[in-house]
Amino acid sequence: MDANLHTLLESHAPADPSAPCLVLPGAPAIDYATLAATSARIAHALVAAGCAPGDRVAVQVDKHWQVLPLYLAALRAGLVYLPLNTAYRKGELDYFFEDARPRVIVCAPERLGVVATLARGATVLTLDAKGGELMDRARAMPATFATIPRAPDDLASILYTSGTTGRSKGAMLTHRNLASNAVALVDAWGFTRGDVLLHALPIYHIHGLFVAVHCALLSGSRLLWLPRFDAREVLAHLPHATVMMGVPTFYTRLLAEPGLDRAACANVRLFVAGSAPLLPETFRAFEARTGHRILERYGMTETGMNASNPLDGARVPGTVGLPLPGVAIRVVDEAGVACAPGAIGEIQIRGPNVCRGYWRKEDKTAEAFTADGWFRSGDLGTFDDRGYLAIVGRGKDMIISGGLNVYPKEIEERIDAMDGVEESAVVGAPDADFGEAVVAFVVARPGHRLTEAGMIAALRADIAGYKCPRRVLFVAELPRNAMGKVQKNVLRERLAAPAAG
Ligand code: MCA
Ligand code: AMP
Repeated sequence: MDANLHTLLESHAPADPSAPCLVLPGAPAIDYATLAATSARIAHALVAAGCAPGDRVAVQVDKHWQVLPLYLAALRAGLVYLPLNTAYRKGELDYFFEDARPRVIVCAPERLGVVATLARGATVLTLDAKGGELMDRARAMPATFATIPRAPDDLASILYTSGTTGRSKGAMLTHRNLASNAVALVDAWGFTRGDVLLHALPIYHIHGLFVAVHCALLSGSRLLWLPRFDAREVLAHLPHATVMMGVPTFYTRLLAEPGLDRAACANVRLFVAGSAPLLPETFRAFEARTGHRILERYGMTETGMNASNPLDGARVPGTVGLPLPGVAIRVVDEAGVACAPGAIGEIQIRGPNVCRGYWRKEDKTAEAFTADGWFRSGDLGTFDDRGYLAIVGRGKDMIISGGLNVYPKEIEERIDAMDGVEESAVVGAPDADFGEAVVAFVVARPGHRLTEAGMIAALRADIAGYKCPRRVLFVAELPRNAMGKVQKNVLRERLAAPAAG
């Protein structure tokens, strides 16, 4: 049987093809028939550009509605969809294109100049609000396309996730991975045809692209498609939504809006949070204002969603709930032995949602799995007596800023390469808006000419803005333990202390 995810999604489209799929503020809605015809045309255009099954299609574009049929077109044509954060700059893009060797790159017209210099023979097509070169080519194509059958373990997507060693790794997600997770979530969160999902997330991560989009398409429901998260805009559209998904920053920003109250949320049946820890005080403040208990869940790029608080039943703040059906989660000590309830260990995952490994990085793939086949999350957690999982920390050196992961090593390597820098350490400082903010401690060489502003500006020229330190603090030395390892906890404590900075 064909395991192409597109075949599954298509089989759940509403019987009435004129049913709306994408509701666009200020523009006519896109119905399911238009979505299917557009994805067929784009699939033909990609094939005509030389794409064969298994080829990668890299996409770095703003959130135009055409991105959804572009993603579906890649699935239909058996291609591997590679979404890229629009914040990525030249330094990052160069690495991704070298590693993934896409056949086609779709980018914004204003990035064409830079992307073309990095393309390594790929066809570069533009996509903007009006359509661009991609849609110009697609328009001339037939409105039907015979979906290329795929096996369950064939790749559907590669999503890059930074690594603790500083180099990004492409998580290889298969049709089985994405389909199994989508089916589990629609069921767990009770999606039906009548739902309207307010979509204000970016569409280059698991959260906005797979979790949100698949829940809507697999239930034949609607997406209220907003170009980005703006708290006032979201509040204005909430009365027309039944579900919203967001990172914790969405919720803290909504709480800062005086208009957030029970009336604004009267039509909403479910608020979902994930990608970063939702503070229990945010959970409680949101409940007090709206009557809604936010459903927190836990996922990763490599696994999709793993655990979720229940739709019906107790949603416990400070926990990510219970393993999703079909997903096995264990918490183990350093010897790999399962921990008793209440004890802290590494969270490990097994199931049809877990990726095949990292693109062309066999060594990293081998390191990521235990001998008995469990994926090592690098997160520290504990189960309570009822089987609820709480994430209590990270074994991996990672910062989560506004739901976006920053790996300190990547930033430290760039800082250390600057003239006048002896060494550096990058840590996350508590931040009311982003949860954590990136801060760099720098030991400079005698006679250096470094300044905080100059260093931040130099970094911003090459890497995404959200990864750049908000602050650079010059220090005489970095605290180290007896083994010579930098004690980042000591640096974090300095930042948390009232006199920090
Ligand atoms: C933007 N900026 C940030 C962030 N976002 N800085 C730190 N952390 C951030 N997250 C900076 C930009 O560089 C820019 O600075 C300035 O803020 C304004 O940019 P803008 O895009 O207008 O910001 P914003 O609209 O206020 O964005 C904040 C945001 C956004 C709404 C929280 O970051 C967001 O949508 N985050 C969600 C990310 C997400 O989907 N994560 C899921 C991945 P300047 O102009 O100076 O450069 S994790 C995942 O998928 C797993 C599997 C899971 O479990 O879900
Ligand atoms: P990413 O690889 O970008 O998908 O990020 C995955 C990481 O985000 C996980 O390994 C966790 O550290 C973190 N994460 C995701 N959801 C949650 C959550 N609900 N609470 C705490 N951390 C989370």
